[in-house]
Amino acid sequence: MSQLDITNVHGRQVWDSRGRPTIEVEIHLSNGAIGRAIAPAGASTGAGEALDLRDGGPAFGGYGVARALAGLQEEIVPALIGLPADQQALVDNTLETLDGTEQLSRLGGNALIATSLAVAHAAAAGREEPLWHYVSGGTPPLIPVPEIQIYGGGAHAAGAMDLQDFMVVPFGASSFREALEWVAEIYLAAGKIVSGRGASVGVADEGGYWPVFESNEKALDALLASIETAGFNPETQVGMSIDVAANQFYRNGSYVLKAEGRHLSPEEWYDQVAGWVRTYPIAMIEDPFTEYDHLSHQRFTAEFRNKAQIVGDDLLVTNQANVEAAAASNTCTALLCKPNQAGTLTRTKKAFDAAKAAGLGTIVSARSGESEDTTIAHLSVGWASGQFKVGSFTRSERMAKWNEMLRIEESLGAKARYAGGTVLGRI
Ligand code: 2PG
Ligand code: MG
Repeated sequence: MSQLDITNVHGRQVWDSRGRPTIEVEIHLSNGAIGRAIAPAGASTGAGEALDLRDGGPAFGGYGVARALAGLQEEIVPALIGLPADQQALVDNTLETLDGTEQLSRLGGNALIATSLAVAHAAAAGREEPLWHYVSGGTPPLIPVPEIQIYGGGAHAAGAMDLQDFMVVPFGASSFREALEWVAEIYLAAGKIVSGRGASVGVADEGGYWPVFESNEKALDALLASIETAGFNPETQVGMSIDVAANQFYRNGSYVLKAEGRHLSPEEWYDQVAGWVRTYPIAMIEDPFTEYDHLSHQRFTAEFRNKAQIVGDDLLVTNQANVEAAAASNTCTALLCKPNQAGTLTRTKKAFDAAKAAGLGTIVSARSGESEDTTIAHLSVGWASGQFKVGSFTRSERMAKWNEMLRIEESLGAKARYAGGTVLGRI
């Protein structure tokens, strides 16, 4: 038996940031090392994502994980005992084969991703290395530029605003530490602006302010005002970023803007979004059209690729084949990389590597349903993704990840390199 063989796998029900059940997996190795990870959960999902296994029925709104935990106990535990934890591809291949479905729906993407990430944690602990170093495979570490939510809308705020995430990107900072200090000032300014305009309702799923403005444009104005009021230049220091999450308000061939009471045809919607990118200092824009409308994505990318990074989330669902197809047909310029969309760490890395190979940007991302788990901070640094999206600048499930990044940056000392504007094509 080698030092890093798996001796025990334990699954338990824990609770996520929306108060819903989720799965934590703990892996024990023969040398005594332990690794742990918690599955996150999305609310605005792409059609091709790995599927969580939920109980349905009346308890916990149908979000129970008893069936997923039973499958873990009955099938995953016996399959993993004795496998070497530092052979991630072997472990993940075992998990994927055991499940046997393309979207991992039989045992559940939630059970699989928690297991897969916990195995990586255990192997890193077994080798006494930080996780970011273990997953780096020798790639020099890179501290990413954060993308931080100021206002939440869409599916995360009962559809009060149509656009889902109104974010800022402090690419002009010189370190992660400085980037967070800038965002703290912007967040403060944003709160005053929202309440000053009488638009404050509460906080959205990821902890950003939940405003109700009479139009999406008013929200964009407020976001820009927050950056400028806090004293930053939106062209050279802190850019705007929006996750349109257009799937969420596309109905039967048109884009239905609830906030503004308007139905737009795909052509009218294109002109609307294009107008925003021309008018505002938008550095990044995610899922501007429904995931099925590849032609609009293509046209938009051709028109704006030098103005803003065009990010595929629902469009790509962290899937290698989708990334390769998107790169070949130019439907976006960056991958939003979410491990639980892929279902295992190995599948996630394949999608990530495909994006890098094609010259796409890479943003490692959390989900709207999260926990204290900080795995993604390590993946972002170790894989040198250059960009990192976690949600807002409040609530501990978000702050845990920002704070973990501060610790990693500090631990690197003089070797810490902040990705900065180059990841967005800015110097
Ligand atoms: C997204 C994420 C995070 P969800 O769309 O990018 O904002 O949301 O996890 O609900 O898919
Ligand atoms: Mg998204």
